[in-house]
Amino acid sequence: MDSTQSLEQLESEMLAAVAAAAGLDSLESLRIAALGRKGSLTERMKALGGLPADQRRAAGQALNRLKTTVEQAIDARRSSLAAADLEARLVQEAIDVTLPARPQPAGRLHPVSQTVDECVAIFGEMGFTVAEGPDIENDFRNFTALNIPPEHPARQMHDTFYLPERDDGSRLLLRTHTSPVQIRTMQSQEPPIRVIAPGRTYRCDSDATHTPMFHQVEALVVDETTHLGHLKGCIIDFCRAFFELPDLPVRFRPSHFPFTEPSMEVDIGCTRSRGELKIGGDDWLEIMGSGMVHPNVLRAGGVDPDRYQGFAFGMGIDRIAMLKYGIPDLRTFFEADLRWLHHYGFLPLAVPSLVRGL
Ligand code: 2NL
Repeated sequence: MDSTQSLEQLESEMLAAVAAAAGLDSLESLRIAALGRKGSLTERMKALGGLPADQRRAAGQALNRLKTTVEQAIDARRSSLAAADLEARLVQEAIDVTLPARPQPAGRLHPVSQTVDECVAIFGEMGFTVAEGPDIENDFRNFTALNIPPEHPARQMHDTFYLPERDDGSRLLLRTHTSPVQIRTMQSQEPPIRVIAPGRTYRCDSDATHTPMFHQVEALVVDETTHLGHLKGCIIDFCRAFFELPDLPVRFRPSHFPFTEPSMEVDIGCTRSRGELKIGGDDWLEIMGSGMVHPNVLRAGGVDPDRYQGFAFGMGIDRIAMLKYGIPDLRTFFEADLRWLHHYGFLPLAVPSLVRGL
């Protein structure tokens, strides 16, 4: 811009340049070029001193007006560029807060864990709490307290995993059922008792349908008037809820266990065709053992059998998981094969509940 240019021309050029500035950086360059220490308007201000005194005042006022006009135009342009900048960043950096916080978890719940959770949901709704105990037990809680005589075959070395003999000659063992947990419960709390005991159990047995470690869930109810009708209602309701078949046939067959009297095995309706097994139908499949708690067992648990009676039952979790989820081979449960787990496993956030459906 030369110094002879008219102020009107200068103004329109400067305002046009300001309006055309594409970003905050180029606007700042424009500002320095016009209003900086060596800017064109600043230079004209400095030149005022060389004007004749009678022109100086009017020229100064005109220059000041122009300076104010340019400054205001720059400020206004800066605001609108900043607003556009902010708008662009808001679009660019937008976050959809309705998206899932984390990607789908890659892990799966093992069918045994899922089945335990389902049992806890069903029995929890009936008023049971969950009891737990150690895998390593003593002979008293695993056998004697359960009215299992010393010469009973289940105590033999080839059925039970015994730990090395201790100084006093006694041997601890890996529990062969979860019943010792219920013995502990009776010893530590007063009736009424309503507990389930899910957990690992161990037997010296290994073939296509038995693994040395397997899972059981047992239930124990003790109260003053608990009777066989309660046992039947509880088991029938459980079977129908677990297999999600409201009309599933359930029958009770006389049997024998040392820890219950009377004792019954429980069968559910099934269908067998072409080597395949389906739950529901008019054939029968055994799924658990049950009975009224033997008075000797109540006594061993510190419960007075003249005042209280109870019922108990137990079933294999691995087995009912195979039946419900159509898993053909028991041994695959314990192979830790990730592809198997991805196929038969459950999403960890899909927690079973009776209200939302198992
Ligand atoms: C079966 C048999 C059963 C029990 C387990 C039990 C526990 C206590 C007292 C009395 Cl503390 N009974 N448990 C009762 C009957 C049967 O299970 O075949 N399970 C797979």
